Amino acid sequence: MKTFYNHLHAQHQGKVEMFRGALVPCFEVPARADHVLAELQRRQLGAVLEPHTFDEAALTAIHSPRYLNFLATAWDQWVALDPAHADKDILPSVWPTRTFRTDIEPDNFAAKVGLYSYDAGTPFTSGTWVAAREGAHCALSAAQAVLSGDRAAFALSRPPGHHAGADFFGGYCFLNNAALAAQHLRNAGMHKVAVLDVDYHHGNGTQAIFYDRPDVYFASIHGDPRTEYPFYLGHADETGTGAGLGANLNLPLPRGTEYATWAQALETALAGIAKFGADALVVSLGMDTFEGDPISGFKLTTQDYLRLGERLARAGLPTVFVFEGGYAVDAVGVNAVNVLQGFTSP
Ligand code: SP5
Ligand code: ZN
Repeated sequence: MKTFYNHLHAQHQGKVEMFRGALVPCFEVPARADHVLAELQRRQLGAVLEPHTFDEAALTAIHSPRYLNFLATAWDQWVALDPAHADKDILPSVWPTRTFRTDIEPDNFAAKVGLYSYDAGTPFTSGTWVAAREGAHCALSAAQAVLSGDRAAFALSRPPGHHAGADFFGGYCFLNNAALAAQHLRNAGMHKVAVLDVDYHHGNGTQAIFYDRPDVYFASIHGDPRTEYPFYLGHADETGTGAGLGANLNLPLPRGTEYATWAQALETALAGIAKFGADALVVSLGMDTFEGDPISGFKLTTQDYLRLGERLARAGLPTVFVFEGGYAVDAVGVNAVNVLQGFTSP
């Protein structure tokens, strides 16, 4: 299996995120991707390649031009406010909630940041835009490899993507890599594409992007939003809207869930995808379901990820894997590569 590796990922290196009234060190760190890369090379699971470049249209297929322009210029705007900002990350602090207007982009920089974000846990740094754009190109390249006949491909990238919407960042995510890959498959003639999100957190961005569409099915297994981030989306009664009704499947599970129960939800998700009749599959591969994850609550073990990979292979679809969360840094490489190994050589 080819891996498209974001060699610019370390340029996105947030310092702190807001947690319970304090700024704490970021969980989403460059070492995460480094460990996956090292494990891939150790097991010689396939070529590690740099992504191709894609033009703006590949991004505007999912994200609004206004948002992309903000991402591309945010750092320069920030430093222009005060040269001392060069040493500090941008962290949102004000948002337009219900009753506020979002149609006018404010001139004030903090207000712009709030317009295009939804939490205070997602720092925007000097290298965030170049890293996120290169990561999106990894996802698009992996989709391209599958279109060219590869059975599967892996986008090894950070920052992650599944919390990012058409015009907002949050949850450590800026560009929705899985959505970009799914749309790329659609544009190239795959009639029906499924996104299976196995990250611990609900993929609110991906769901929102495809919620009214009948051509992209979204299935997600995640911590119950009543207690787990991102809290405001991911309930079982969200089944799609309009032409997309029936093309969204949420399978929330309680904290403490082990693989036996999690795997039953996986069967439900794969049954939904099979019934939908997908021509290709995009997997949002978050590894924060691991029992040792510091911010999550499921209890999957390192061995379980081999089983997960085997089961995904049995779905029999051309498959694009996109790296998402997973914060048990020392284990994330072995766990992620176990999925890929289970998929390729069960
Ligand atoms: C891609 C992805 O997995 N994003 C997750 C974003 C989660 N952000 C909120 C993190 C809350 C941190 N809670 C710390 C608990 C420490 N015991
Ligand atoms: Zn996650």
